[in-house]
Amino acid sequence: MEEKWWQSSVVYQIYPRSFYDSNQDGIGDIPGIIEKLDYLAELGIDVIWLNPVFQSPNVDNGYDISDYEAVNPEYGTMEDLRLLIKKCRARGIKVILDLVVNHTSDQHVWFQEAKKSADNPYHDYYIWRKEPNDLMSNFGGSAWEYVPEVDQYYLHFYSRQQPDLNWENPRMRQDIYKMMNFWIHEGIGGFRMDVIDLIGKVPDQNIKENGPHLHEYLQEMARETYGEKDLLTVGETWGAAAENAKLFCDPRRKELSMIFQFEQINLDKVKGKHRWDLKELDMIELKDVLSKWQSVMENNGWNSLFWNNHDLPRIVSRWGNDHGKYRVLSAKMLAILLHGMKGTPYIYQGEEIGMTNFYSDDISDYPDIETQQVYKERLDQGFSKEDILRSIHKKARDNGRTPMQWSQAENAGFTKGVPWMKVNPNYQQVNAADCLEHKDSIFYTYQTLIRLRKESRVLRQGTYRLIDRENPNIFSYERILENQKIMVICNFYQEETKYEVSLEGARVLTANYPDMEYRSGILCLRAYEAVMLIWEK
Ligand code: TEU
Ligand code: CA
Repeated sequence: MEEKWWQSSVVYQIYPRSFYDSNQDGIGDIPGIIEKLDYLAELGIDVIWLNPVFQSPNVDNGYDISDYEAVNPEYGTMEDLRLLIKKCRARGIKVILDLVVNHTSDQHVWFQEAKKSADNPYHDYYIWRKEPNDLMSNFGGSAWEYVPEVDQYYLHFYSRQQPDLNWENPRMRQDIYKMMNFWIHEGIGGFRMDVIDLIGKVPDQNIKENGPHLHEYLQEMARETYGEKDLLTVGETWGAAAENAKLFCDPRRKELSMIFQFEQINLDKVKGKHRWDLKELDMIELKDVLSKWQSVMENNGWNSLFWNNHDLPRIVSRWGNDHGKYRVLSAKMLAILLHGMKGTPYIYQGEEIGMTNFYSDDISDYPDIETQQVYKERLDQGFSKEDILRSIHKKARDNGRTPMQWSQAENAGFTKGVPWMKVNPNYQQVNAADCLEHKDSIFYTYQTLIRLRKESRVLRQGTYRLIDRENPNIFSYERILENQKIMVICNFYQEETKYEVSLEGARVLTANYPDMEYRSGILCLRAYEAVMLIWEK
C-alpha cells in the first residue's frame, strides 16, 4: 500500500499551558510556541498536536470548551493561532488540534440554552433523564447532575461542568461537523479526538464506550468533514481492545488514521481497580501487550506509539529510573525501545529531555481536578494520606503537566512571572539548554531516532517480531523488510545482563553507550543499555 504522510511522521505533543510563556502572566501561550519553533525544528518533528486552546473556563484545563471557534485569550488570539499554523507550514510542520466532542463546558451556549427548559431547541443537544442510574463519572461521584429548572438530570462522564453531548441528535452532529470544517478550512493537519469511543454511549444500558452507533457516527463524521482531505486523525480510545481496534482504523472503513490504545498503560495497576491501586510492572506482560498490538495492526491498520501524554506520569519515572545517572540512560533506552517499533511515534513535551514526575507532599501542588477529586474520595474510603500521596507520585496527571524546563534560569526559563503550576525543582539538572549543549544528551537520541525513521524504510514498514519472550531482563525484537533487518536489544533494568546473539555484519544505528561489550557471541548489557542495529545485504 502507498505510504501515507502520517506513517512517516513523528508527532510532538504540546500542552500549551505549560510549554512557554511569552508575556509573563505565568501561563504558556501560542506566541510562546512560535518562539520555540527553532527548537522543534532542531528536534526534527513533523507534526504538532496541540492540547485544547479554545475558550474554556478551565475546570479541566481546556477539555471543557465553551466556544469551539474561539481561542482562549490566556493562550492568545485567533490571529496567533493562524500565525502558528502558517509558521509551522513554512517549516513543513503540520498542526493538529484537539477535538473534544464527547462533552462541552457547562458554560457553552448550547448548554446554557439546554438547561433553560425541556422544549428549548438545544435541550436535546445533551442527555437528560428523569431519574439518575448508577453510572459513575470518570473523575469520581455520580455521572448525573440535577437541574431544577427542567427537573431533570444530565449526564456527565467527566466533571459536572462537562455535560455529555447527545450524539443521537442529528442537528447536534451537524453543528459539530460545521465546526470541524471551520478548522479544516484554517489549514490544520488533522484532529486528535478526545475520548471518541464514548460518543455512542447508551446510558440506560450502562454502555459507555463502543456503543452500537459509534462507528456509524465516525463514518458520517469522516464523510461530512475530513474524509477526502488526507488529514491525520487519531482517536483517544481507552476502550479499544485487540478485537475491536481495527474497526476504527482499517482504511477500508474510512474512519480514523489511527487510535491511541491504552492496554500497556494498565499493566502497573491492580486489575479491575483504579489506576492509583499500584502494582509492579511485569516486563514480560509489557512485551506481550506491545507485541500483540504490533501484530494486530500489521495489515490494514496502523499503530500510534507513545509512552506518556498530559494524562500520564513521566515514562522515565514510571518504567525507567529517574535517579542520578540512570535517568539519562533509561530515558534513552525507553526511547529506542519505542521508536524502533512500527507506527507513528508521539513525543510528549519534555520527554525528549528526560523530564521526571513531580514529587511534592503538599496536595495543593497538584491542581488537576481529577487528582483533587480522587484524593478526597480516597480519604473518605479510608486510605491514609501517605498511601494516596504514593499513588499521586506514581500516577497523577499533574506529573506530566509541570512547566517545560528550558534552562537553569528562574522558573526553568518557562516564565518570568509566577508559573500557573509549580516548576519541578530538578530543573537545574534537567533542562533543554543543557541537553542542546551536550551531544550525548537524551535530546539528540530523539533527534537521531526521528531522522532514522525518515531514512529507513524498514523502520517504517518492516514487520515486527518479538525475540526471546521469556527473557526477564531484556526486551528485544527485530524488524524485517526485504533484505534489511533491524534489531533492537534493550536491558530494561539496572542490573547487568548477558545476551547470546550473533551480531556479525551488523551496523549500529543508535545506542545509549559509546561502545558495545561484545565478545564471542555474547553481548554484555550494562545498566539500561539499548542498541539498535541494522543488517543490509
Ligand atoms: O482523557 C480521557 C480520560 O478518560 C482520562 O480522564 C483518563 O482516564 C485519565 O486521565 C487517566 O489517565 C481525555 C483527556 O485527555 C483528559 O485530559 C480529559 O480530562 C478527559 O478526556 C476529559 O475530556
Ligand atoms: Ca502567557
